[in-house]
Amino acid sequence: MIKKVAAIHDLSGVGRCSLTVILPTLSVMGIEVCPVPTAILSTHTGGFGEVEMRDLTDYIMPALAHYKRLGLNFDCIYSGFLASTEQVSHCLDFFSTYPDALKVVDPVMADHGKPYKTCTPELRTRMKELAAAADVITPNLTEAAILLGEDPSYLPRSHSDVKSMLARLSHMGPETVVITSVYTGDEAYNAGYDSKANKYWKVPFKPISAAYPGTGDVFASVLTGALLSGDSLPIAMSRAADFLELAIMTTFSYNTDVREGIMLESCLGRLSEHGIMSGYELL
Ligand code: PXL
Repeated sequence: MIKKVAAIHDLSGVGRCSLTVILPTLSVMGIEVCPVPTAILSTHTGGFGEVEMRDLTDYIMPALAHYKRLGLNFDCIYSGFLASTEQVSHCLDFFSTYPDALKVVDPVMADHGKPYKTCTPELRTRMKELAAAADVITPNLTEAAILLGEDPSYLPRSHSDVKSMLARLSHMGPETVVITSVYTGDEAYNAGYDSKANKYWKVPFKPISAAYPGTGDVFASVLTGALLSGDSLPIAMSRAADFLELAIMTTFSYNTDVREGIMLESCLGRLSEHGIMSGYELL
């Protein structure tokens, strides 16, 4: 059976992030995506100047009510960029309506040590609440620090610092935690913790000197698709890392405007293959 995901994310028209990458990524992995848009934006907020935005906060609950009337079921609820703090409550309502669904929270708030403009103090507090209710969370390093109440520019110095972050995040509630884009010393990797198995995982990646928007969304989508397909955490993390490495290397070679994101269209075919290339190790 095809798995069904309710994807509670924004729809940004230009810049290849959120729903514009989540939909094709999960579809090519054989998973149906039912978008629940949190907002519509002309572009993402990363460098295109003044953005035209419509907040869809008042859309989400009536949409959920319709799904309930239809008796629809979802195998996964996957949330990301939220346009208002009320949308945290709406995500929690999706979670409680579908208690058997895999609850994935990508706590989109910040990157590279800096909160996005939309990341208010209230959103930080409420995002912690949402993360606590999730099964899987996928913060980048900056978001992980914010969720832990640390300075967003906090940089772990050692593997044990990273393991401590993973364990503390998991103690907040989620069974599985993946922190993306971790740098300690000269190593770059994604770090994962499966609290049920009490195992920490490290999946290294080759850093590149361009930061493309939307890569966190693609990582979390491949990870979600792989977990829904029954992959173990290290294999799901490796599939996500391999795919991103291919997409980033492809894009970098064409010297495109970084604001346009990764050249997903050239690479999507690779995702329908199951082999893993990059290694994983215990952290
Ligand atoms: O990729 C994260 C993201 C999602 N949605 C919007 C964004 C960003 C990052 O900048 O601006 C609207």
